Amino acid sequence: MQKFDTIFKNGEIITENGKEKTDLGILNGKISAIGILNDEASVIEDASNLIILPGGVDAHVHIDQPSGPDVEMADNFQTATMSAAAGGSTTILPFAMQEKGQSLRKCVEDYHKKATNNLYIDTSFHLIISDPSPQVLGQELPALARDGYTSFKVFMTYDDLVLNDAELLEVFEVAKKEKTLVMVHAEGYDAIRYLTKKLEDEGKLAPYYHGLSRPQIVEREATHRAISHAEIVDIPIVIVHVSGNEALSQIKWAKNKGIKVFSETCPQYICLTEDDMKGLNMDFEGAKYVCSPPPRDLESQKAIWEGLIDGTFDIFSSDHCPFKFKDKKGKDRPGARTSFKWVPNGIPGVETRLPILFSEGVSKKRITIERFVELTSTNPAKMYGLYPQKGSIKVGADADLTIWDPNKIAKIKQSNLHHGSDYTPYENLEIKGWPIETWLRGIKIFGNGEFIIKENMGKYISRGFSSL
Ligand code: DUC
Ligand code: ZN
Ligand code: ZN
Repeated sequence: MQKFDTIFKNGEIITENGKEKTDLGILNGKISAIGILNDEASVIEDASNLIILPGGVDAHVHIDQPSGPDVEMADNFQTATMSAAAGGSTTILPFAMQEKGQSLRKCVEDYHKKATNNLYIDTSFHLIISDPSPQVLGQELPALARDGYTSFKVFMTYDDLVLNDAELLEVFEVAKKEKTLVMVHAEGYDAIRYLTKKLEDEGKLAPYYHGLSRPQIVEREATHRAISHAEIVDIPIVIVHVSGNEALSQIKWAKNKGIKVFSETCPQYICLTEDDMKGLNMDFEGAKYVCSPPPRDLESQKAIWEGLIDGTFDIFSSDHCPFKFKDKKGKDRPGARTSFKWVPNGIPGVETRLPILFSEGVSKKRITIERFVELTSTNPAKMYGLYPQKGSIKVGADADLTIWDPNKIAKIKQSNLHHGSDYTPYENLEIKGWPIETWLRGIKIFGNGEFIIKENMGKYISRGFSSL
C-alpha cells in the first residue's frame, strides 16, 4: 500500500522547530512525515524555491451579520471562505451574533444554516453576547461552551451590543466557570456618544470625523476598564483589534503586572491612517476606510510594529467586516452622507491579511518567518482551542498548508480578489511574497489564481479550550 497520497519535495518548511529544507508527506488528509522521502505517491509536488507554511487561521471575521435596517454585509459564507482560501487561510472563526432578546441556541442554529454547504475552508464560530439574560448566562452559554463554542465576544460600545460594567462582570464570571475565553471590543460607549453629538452639533459630518468621535483615549480607557474587570474576576481576556500606542500601553502595563491578557491587531493598523478617512478633500471616499477602532497615526503604526516584533501581540487577524461602497445597502447609501455615524464600521481584509503581513513584515525584515507563522496560524489555533489539529506543520495535524512564493511581486487589486465587497482599502499596495497555493486537509483547493476544488469541502470544527 502507498505510504503517501502527496509528497512535497524540497520545500522550505516552517515547523515549530524552525526552518528546514526537506520533504513533506501527506496521507488521508493528515501530515504523515517530515524529512527526506524517497517513496512513491499519487502526487509529487516540486516545492524548490517555495516556502511551505501551515494554513492561515483567521480568528476574527464577520460574515452575514445583521448590521442595521438598511445595511447589508457584502459576504455570505461562500464568498468569505473563498476569499479567505485565495488569501492563504484554511480556517476562519466568524461570529454567531446574538440579537437582543434572542435565544443564543437559536442564534447558533441560524448561523449554522447560513454556513452549511457553503464553506470552502474549515470554520468555527465565536459567539457574540449582546443580551446576557439569566437564561443566557445560567443555561445557554454554559451548555454551548460544553458543546465546543469556547470563546465569545462582548462589546463596550454600540447601541445594539453594548454591555454595561455589571453585565461585563457577569459574563466574565460565566467564562471563569466554563473556562472559555472572552474577546473584548474595548471602546467606551458614553464617551463616543458625547463626542459624536459634539461633532454633529459643530456640523462635522464627513467620514473623517468618525476617527475623532472615537479617539485613542476612548479605546485606552475601555481597555484599562476591561482589563481591570478581568483582573477582579481573575480570568484571561483578549483585547481585540488594538489600534495604537495608547491601548497598547495598557496591555503592556497589565502584562508587566503579571495579569494574563492577550491581544490582537490587524492589517488596517499597520497600513492605514486616519488621513485615509479624509478621502479626496474630505469627501465621501473616506468612508471606504471607516472601521472601529479607526486607523490612527504613524506613531501608532510604529507602536503596533513594536508590539508585533517584541511579542506583545499574540495574534494578527483580519477583522474582515465587509460592506460594499457603491450599493444601496452599503457605505455610500442614501442617508449615510448625512453623518459619519451612519457609515457602517468595517472593511474587507480576509484575503489580504497574510500577503500584507508577509510583505510588510517578513519581506521587509521586520519580523522573522517563524514569528509570522506564530501570529497568523499557531497562536490563533492555540488561543481558540484548535491546536494541534490546526496551526502547525507537525505529524498528525491536518494537512492544511499554504505554499508561498517569497519572490513574487504583485499589487493588491480589487479585480483579483474574491470577496463580496466592491473595493479594497489596499488597492495598489505592492506586495512581495504571495500565497500561491492553498491546501485543505491534503487537497489543493486553490492554486495560481484559480479554485481547483469547486465544491465546498470546508467543515464546521467544534473546538476545545484555549492552550495559549
Ligand atoms: N468591531 C469589529 O470587531 N469589527 C468591525 C466593527 C467593530 O466595531
Ligand atoms: Zn469589535
Ligand atoms: Zn470585528
